[in-house]
Amino acid sequence: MAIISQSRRLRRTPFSDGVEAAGVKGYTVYNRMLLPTVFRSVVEDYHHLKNAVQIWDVSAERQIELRGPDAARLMQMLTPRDLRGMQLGQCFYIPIVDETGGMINDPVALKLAEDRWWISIADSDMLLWVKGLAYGYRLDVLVDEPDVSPLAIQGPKADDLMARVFGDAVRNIKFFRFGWFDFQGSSMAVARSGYSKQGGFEIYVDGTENGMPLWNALMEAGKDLDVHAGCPNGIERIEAGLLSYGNDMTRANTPHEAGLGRFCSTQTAIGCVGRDALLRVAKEGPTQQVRPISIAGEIPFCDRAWPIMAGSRKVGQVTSAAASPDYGTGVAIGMVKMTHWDEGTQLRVETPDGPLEATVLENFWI
Ligand code: THG
Repeated sequence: MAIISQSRRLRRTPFSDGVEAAGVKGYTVYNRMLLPTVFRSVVEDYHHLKNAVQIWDVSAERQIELRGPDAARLMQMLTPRDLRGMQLGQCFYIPIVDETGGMINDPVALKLAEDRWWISIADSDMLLWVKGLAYGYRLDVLVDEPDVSPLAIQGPKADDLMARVFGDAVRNIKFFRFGWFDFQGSSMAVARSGYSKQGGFEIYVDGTENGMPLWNALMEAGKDLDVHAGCPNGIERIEAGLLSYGNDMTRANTPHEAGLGRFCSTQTAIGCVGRDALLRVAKEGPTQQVRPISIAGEIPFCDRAWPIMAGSRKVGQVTSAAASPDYGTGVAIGMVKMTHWDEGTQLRVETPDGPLEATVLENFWI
């Protein structure tokens, strides 16, 4: 593939200088910002992530800040997950839906105060949707994108590295909770979360000027832990069943089709703009749903949907796929029709390089 030209529209991040110095070899574009995809090789990065600790520039997970008396009301308009029980210092993975129940995004929400929230977004233009709702409903709330950039510390040695820079108290942060920690006089939210199943944290770095000092401090502190720059890993995230908005689900899918029904409490999510539509489809249940799929043979790049066939009938599509070193098979995420979604169903995937045998699984690998 040809290179992608750089310009001001394709935003750099507070950590881009460090990412480049670490020898980044590939990027994707996410929320109109650079998101690294490979450092040494995707397979080397994968093994290192599972054995050591990595520093990920995930600035492209932009924050949408809601601030003001109507912030909580606007938050509940966005999602079918009931937010009433959410406490300060909690993170919630929340499906965001439009008025038809179609998925608009699948962010992590942080409740900073009763009247102040961050939405840590996946790759879609959430800011415009949220500002549109706030204006249309004349809500008393400010909506903008602050200069806050997540830096993820992922891998089995993440606790040790973080404790060296932020103190031992980070070890006590519970899964999907955050606390406030000082770095060189700036207070930053530090959460136990991240787009891998290897454990770790996300630091919501406040202020571009703090980016490289923190990056350098972590790199320096982790030398003997074999710390390295990394990024969300295309193989590990499929093994873990972590969905990618725009790849594994789009506005054409409901949260139930995406397998995110467990994050919906639509009945009590009063005010959610997609509530009526979702109550209707949830009653019937989805007729297609995300499934883990193992694929035999050589796995090409998955840069388009691959039809899943039962004989001559199309019964779904593979939306992400990779060769897994640890499981010795092709690992994939697909959307499969209910007639063929049972565990053990044998199907055929039409890749650009030809057909491959596939099996529907019950659970993801990690
Ligand atoms: N962290 C932060 N922001 C993000 C992501 C992130 N924004 C974009 C993208 N990732 C949003 N998508 C996801 C997908 C999965 C998870 C988080 C964000 C995730 N899921 C766990 C799971 O499914 O097992 C845990 C969910 C739970 O139990 O609540 O972590 O990674 N800041």
